[in-house]
Amino acid sequence: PFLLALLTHETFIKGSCWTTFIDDTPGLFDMMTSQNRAQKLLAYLGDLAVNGSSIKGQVGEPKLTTDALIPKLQGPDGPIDVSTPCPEGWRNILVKDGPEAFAKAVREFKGTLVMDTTWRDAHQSLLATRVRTIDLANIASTTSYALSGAFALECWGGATFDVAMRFLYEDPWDRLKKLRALVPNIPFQMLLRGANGVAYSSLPDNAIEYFCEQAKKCGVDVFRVFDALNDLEQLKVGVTAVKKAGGVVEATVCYSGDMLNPDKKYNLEYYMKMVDEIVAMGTHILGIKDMAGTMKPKAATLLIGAIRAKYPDLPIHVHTHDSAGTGVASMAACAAAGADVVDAASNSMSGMTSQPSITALIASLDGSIDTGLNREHIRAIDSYWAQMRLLYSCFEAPLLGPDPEVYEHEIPGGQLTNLLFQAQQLGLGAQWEETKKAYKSANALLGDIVKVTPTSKVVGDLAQFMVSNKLTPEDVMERADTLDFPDSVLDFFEGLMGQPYGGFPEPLRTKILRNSRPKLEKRPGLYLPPIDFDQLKKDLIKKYGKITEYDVASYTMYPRVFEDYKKFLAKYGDLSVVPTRYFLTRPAINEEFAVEIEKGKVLIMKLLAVGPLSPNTGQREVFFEMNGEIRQVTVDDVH
Ligand code: 3PY
Ligand code: ZN
Repeated sequence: PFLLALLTHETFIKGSCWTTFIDDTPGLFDMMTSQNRAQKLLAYLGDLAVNGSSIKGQVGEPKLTTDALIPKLQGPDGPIDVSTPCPEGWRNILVKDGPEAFAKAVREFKGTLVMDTTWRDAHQSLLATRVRTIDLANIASTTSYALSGAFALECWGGATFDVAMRFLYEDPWDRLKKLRALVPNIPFQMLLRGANGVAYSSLPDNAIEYFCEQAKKCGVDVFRVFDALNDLEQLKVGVTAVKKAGGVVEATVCYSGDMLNPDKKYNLEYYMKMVDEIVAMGTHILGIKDMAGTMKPKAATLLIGAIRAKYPDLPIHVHTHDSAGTGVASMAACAAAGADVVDAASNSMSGMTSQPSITALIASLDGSIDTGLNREHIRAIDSYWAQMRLLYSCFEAPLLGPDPEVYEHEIPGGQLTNLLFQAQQLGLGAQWEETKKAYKSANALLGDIVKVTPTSKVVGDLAQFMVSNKLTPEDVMERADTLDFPDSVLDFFEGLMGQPYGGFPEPLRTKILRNSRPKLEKRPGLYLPPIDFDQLKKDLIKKYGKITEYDVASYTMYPRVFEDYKKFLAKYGDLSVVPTRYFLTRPAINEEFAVEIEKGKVLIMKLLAVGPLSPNTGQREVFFEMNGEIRQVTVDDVH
């Protein structure tokens, strides 16, 4: 590409002095980079045209076949100009006066605020976390106006970090930076899995600190920190890291089971004790995370009421999933009992395994509790999300309606769609019923643990293992010393995810671990040596050239995923700029589309033809028009 750029440069063509040409023509390198990028983009589009999409989890093609329309917002004086972001919002207090003042102002708000989860948990729960940066960025500045009264936008962390790199070939930090620039006024919230960061098992303490420092710097304001076993030692690692980074700490209790049932392990006393310890640890906000949506309205009233009575100054933020169809009722109950913030999602991205609908929530609170939100504006941006739901329809799990069976199996929202999808992919449709039953038995075998990433994966893996090997709980107990359990189950019993409340079940633990794995009695971070970040950065620079602190943090969380992502970039370049329809499926012949390959540099593209299969090479020639010129790429046909 360099030679091509050189030979086609007009100064060179005109025959100007050749020796000083390179020094005098700095634009040459930019030109080379653009040509290089364009070539890589063609390689991806050519491959897509010949072989179809290789994005994992994609079934079929997007149902949206036109460009998405960006809604217009109406203000009191006519249409609102969103070309610059909205200047007002809760983040102004945070930036000006810091986390304590922000938390105090939230507590003093006379109604109940809402956090919109559309940009993170809603698509994690409904669309396999596949919503891309470009589609978030396209609605971002409109959202800065439409949701200017929101407590926060949940937009980062949880599974989005991993999925961005692993399946969408995007840089999660780049997403955060882009959105932050477009939404300066609404706080951004992320989900941090305590000592696991955004990974699936514990990392050295300094890795969590390093990660939180970068996340804060890049734009995260509020960190919801939880531990998947409600293990306070593990939780504290995340809380300490966020405090050091200067973020707003939302230390969180994971709600599990049904506290209204007197036989259940997790009762009001259990939760109140945990809240006491979190308050003693120090947090700006208390999070209550009902990841499966099993907190019934009555339980919500009791729990939030008890916390509010004991801690009148503590801001409380509640999260739920609507799997049972009771999410609006539960969040309304929380608001009535004194919660300061509740979670909801844009209508078209709400319901079932996602969060309850934001307008249904507002309607149900009508007249009694103010949310500070503008309903017309929320409705307007939902017209965008209705289009996105169609655009990403090829990742939709086949869930058709709410199901209170979740009160029995207790599968968290995101995992429920995932397991259903996997059962369907494996042709285990009929076994879906069995999987749900096995999930319940697996949870009982593990000692009725709190189930959320990563411990929910342990229960899910054990359940699938039982279904595929046709094992009853009795079989598992009897044959535990000879069965070949999934790795996640061994990691759990070793203690790599922390200590469960009430301890590990015995003799199952001893039988499963045999003598091949140790039994950790303390948190795993105490056994892990700290990472030498200077050295790691040097090593990565040696391998990849330019490396930022953000890259180092990505590598620390997911070394293999990061390396594969870098390989993908080397081959196809940064595809986050390709509109989703053309990222997931080939265009019609002669259909024109635009890709803004870098700021201000737009490529107008058309697929012209896909050539015949060459029997000798197994390849095809694919012809494109790019900014009026015909371009050709040779693609291996993998069929
Ligand atoms: C995550 O950890 O990704 C979750 O969403 C847990 O609820
Ligand atoms: Zn959730």
